[in-house]
Amino acid sequence: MAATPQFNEDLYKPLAELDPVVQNIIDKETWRQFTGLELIASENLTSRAVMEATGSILTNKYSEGQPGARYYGGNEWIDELEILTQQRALKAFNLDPAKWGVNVQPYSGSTANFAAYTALVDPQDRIMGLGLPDGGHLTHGFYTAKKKISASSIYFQSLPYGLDPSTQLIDYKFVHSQAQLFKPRLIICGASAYPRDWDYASLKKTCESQGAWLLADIAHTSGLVATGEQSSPFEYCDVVTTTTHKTLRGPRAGMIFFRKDLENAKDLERRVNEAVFPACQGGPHNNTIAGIATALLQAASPSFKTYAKQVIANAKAIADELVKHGYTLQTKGTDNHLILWDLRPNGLTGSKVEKVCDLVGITINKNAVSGDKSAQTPGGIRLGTSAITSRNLVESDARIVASFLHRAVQLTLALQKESGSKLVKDLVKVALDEKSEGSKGVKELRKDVGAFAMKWPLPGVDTANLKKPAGIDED
Ligand code: DSN
Repeated sequence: MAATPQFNEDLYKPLAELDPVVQNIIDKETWRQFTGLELIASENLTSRAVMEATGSILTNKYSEGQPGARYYGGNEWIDELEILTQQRALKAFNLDPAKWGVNVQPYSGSTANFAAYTALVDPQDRIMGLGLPDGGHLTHGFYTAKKKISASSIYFQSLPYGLDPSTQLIDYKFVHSQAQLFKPRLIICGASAYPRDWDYASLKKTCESQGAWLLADIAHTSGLVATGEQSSPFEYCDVVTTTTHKTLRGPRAGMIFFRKDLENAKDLERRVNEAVFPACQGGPHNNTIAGIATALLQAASPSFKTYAKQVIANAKAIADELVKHGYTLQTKGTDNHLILWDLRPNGLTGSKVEKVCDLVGITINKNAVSGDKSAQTPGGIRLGTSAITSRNLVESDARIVASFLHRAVQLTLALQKESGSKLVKDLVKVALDEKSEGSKGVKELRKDVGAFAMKWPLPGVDTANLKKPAGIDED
C-alpha cells in the first residue's frame, strides 16, 4: 500500500479523533435518546443495519437519472441497488408491479409531495388537502390570511378542508360539497396529526365527480399500511407518497408510488420520474436509498407486523390511561400510532407542556387541536408510540409512560401557579430556580423518567457500555 501523503492524512482518521466537537454532539444526542422517552409521533428509532447502510461509502456516488439511463458513469451497482429498492417497496406494500411503480429518490416527504404535485397538476391549478390546524401537513396547501406559507399554496390555489367540529373526524360530505364548488384538479388525503383511519373510497368518489387526481400522503402511517393495520390507499388513489422514517422505521427520505394501470399510465410514470429529477431534485442520495432498501426488507418481515400491532396497542394503552385521568383527547382515542391531547380544558397550552416535558426527558411536540386559531400557541400536544415500541415497550410499560405524562401535566399546572404568569419563559424560570417548589418536582420526575428509560435498549447503540458524555450536567 502506498504511503498516505500528509495532505490526505485527515481522510483516514476516525471522527472522534478528527472532530471531537462533532463527536461530542453525537454522544450528547445519543445520551438524550437513551435517557429519555421519545414520543414525537413523526419519529422512530431506525435499526443498526439501516444506520450502517446510510453511513456507507454509497454517499460518494452521483447517479442522476433512472437505473439504466444515468447522466454519470460507474452506476452498475447503484442501478442494482435502486432496482432492488423499488422491488422491495412494491413487495412491502403488497403491490403488483404490473399495476404500480415507485420512485425511491425523493430526499424527504416534503420534496416527494412537491414532485408529485409537479407531476400531476400545472402551476396555479386548484388543490385541496386537510388544513394544517385540522391535522394536515404544511405541504398540503397551508396558508394564513396574511401569508402563503407553503410552496403548495404559493404555486397552487389551495382550499383546505377540515374536521367536523362535533366529532373531530374528517367531514367527507363537506369535502364533497366543497369540491363541487372549488373544482380541484387534485385532492390530497393523509395527515400529520389525525388519530383515525381514512375513508379513501369516499374521496375517490369526490375525485371522480370532478375528474381530479387523488393523492394519499401516508408519511405517518406507512408502516401501519404496509402491515395491514390501517386501510390501504392503493385501491383508490392514483399516487401515494410517504416518508420512510416514521412508522416505516427507515432512514429519513421519501417515496412516490404511481399507478401503472391507468389509460395514460406511461405518461404518469414519466411525469413522476421527471418531476423528481430533473424538475425538483439533483442526484439521489444512494446511501439513503440503501437504508430504504434495508428498512423495506425489515418492513416485509412477520416481526414488523407484530411491531406495528404493538405500536397501536401502546398508543391505545396511553390513550386509555389519559382518559381515566379525565383528560380530553381529540376523537376520544386513537386507531393508529398517535394521540392528540387537548389541554385547553386544563387551562394549559401545548407549548408549556412541551417545555416541561423537555425538562424531564419526555420528548413531545405542541400541536394544534380542533378549533385552535394559532399554530404558534396551540392548545394541545401530539404523542406517538413508534419510537418507544422500537425500544421494546408493551402496554404495561406504556401505562407507566402515561403516568409520567400525567405527572408532567400536573407539574406544568403547579409551575404555572407558582410563576403567577401565563408566559412560558416565566414558567421555565421557576422550573430552573433551585429554590422553587416546582424545580423539586422537575428534578424528581426527570430522575424517574431517566431511570425508567435507561432500562430499554437503543437500536444501534451499545447501551451497556454507554457513558455520560462531557457537557451533560444533570446528575
Ligand atoms: N414534521 C413531520 C411531522 O411531525 O408530522 C411531518 O413533516
